[in-house]
Amino acid sequence: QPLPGLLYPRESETREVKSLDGLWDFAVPPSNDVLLGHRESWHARTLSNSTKVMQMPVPSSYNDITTSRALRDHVGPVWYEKRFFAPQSWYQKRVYIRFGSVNYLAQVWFNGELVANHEMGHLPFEADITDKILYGLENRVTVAVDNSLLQTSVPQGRILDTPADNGTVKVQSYTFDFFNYAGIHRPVLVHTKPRVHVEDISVDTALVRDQGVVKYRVQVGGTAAGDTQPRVEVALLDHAQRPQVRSQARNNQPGTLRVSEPRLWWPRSMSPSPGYLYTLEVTVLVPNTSIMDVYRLPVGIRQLRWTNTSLLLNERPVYFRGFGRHEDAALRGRGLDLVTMARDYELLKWVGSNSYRTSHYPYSDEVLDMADRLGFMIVDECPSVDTENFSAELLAKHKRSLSELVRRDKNRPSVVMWSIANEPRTQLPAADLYFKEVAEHVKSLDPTRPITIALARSVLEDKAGQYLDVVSFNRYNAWYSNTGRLDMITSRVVAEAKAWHLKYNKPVMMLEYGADTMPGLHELPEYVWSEEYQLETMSRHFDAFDQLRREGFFVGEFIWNFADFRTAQTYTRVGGNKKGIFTRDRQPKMVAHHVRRRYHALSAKL
Ligand code: GCB
Repeated sequence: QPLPGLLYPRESETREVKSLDGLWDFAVPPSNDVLLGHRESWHARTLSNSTKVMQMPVPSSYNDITTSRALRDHVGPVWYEKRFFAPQSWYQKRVYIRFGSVNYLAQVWFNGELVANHEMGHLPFEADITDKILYGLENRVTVAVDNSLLQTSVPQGRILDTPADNGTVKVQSYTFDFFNYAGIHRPVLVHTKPRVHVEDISVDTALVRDQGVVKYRVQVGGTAAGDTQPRVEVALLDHAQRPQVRSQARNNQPGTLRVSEPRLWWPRSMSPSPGYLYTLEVTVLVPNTSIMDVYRLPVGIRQLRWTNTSLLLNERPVYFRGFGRHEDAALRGRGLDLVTMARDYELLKWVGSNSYRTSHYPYSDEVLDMADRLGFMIVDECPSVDTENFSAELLAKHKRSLSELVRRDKNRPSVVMWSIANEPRTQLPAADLYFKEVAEHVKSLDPTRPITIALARSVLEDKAGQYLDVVSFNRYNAWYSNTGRLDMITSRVVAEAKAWHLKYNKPVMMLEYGADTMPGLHELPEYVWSEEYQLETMSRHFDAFDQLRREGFFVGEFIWNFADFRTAQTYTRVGGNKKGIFTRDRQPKMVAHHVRRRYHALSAKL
């Protein structure tokens, strides 16, 4: 059952968008009675009348803003509230409230009525508030955000009652290696659509000789049975908004636009002008030809296909040189921060990379818009990390996370692969059927992109690789295994990549390798945690990759990690994970210059 459309809210002559970002009222129930807000129905009255309310910026994580340990480590719901005026002019439009991401569970009340109940961080959801909104008056949005992760959530976690000096305290535990930031992480938008409107658009592009082919399907929403069918027109505009081709479309029927001598969407490193975008302009007209709705979708024309040794973009083999990353910054946590986003792209360009993986969850719409425009290739990962206890309930949610991800990102040229999990326990017998189902599910939603998993169990024991198009592995030679043994890296990486290819006969890439590094710590000969050790770790991997590239099945190298990031507190982490080639405040460690020389040299060769 495909999910209904969820197009990103874009302004047009028929649509308005109003941001609710800014300071929201924020209240936290006491840690020994976390359900107090629900019991007292805090959504039924104005939060700000209470003295316990503070101001919390949206978007952001709430964890690192205050000086309170209790709030940083809070487990359970917290409450947000915002009031705003809805213009009278919205009357007779359909009005929606859209959250880019709330981590992890969100209950949304609008003027006191429950309008949304969404489980899953990092993915957008919206609620139709047309019948709840007070036009020309003040409206109130209340959100309860619960960060609890259980064995049936994606990702999984456990909540434990633990003894403390003043009684019992709930503690969230999890095995994944990044801080479980929580809050309203991405923009909150109130937006309008006309009564009859573009509900969804799906686009798939290809090349046939010198023609660019844009296959599309437009779904119109808001028509009642018995209405005369609205007319739909589609036009493809070039970068300068000049129409190239037009066509009539039919509601929910496939259609095709053909462009001769198209400007293709190329990734960085494969073209001097990467990221070329057309605009698909979709117009809905009622019978007497008055315009009801206009929606403009950026479209890149590119062809993607794969074999058992390579991935081909516009018929040229792709070699990924990129990173695993995190949406993570000091104080902001996982909240969308445009300054950090812009800086990250500057560094990704500077270092010469052409790709990254959205480890370990979908990144924000705004971040991916930039990837489309700048020509970065994205391995788009769903929020499943370290999966264990493969239950039916977990499987359903895992699939749901992928349905929501594909719905959101299906039209993006930058997304060239789906990563359906990170480091699941694929040695367990139950992993076989589980990942067969997950893989088939994604294929049914989108047969146009290859799928992968960041595998970390042994080649011999793995049970999931058979269902993938590209086999990816994470391995920490000379770090977690054989610590200090830089001299073992090259041969081990080469041998493992070959073993994966031999077992599954698929293209292979390395999705994680690296070493924690304290910036400023120097030591010769190389010693763990020093900048020299990180540099030598990378060098030895580069030697392995150069050997592997001659084998003809190796398609990419991703360093773990782009930048240092926050994790849960443990004695193996100093202020968090320090495997970044950039620090958390986005300055280079010594190795970044070395990586830069390689990544640029690789581009020059192609
Ligand atoms: C991994 C995980 C990643 C960790 C990394 C590490 O295998 O996929 O989330 O951060 O190792 O540094 O331990």
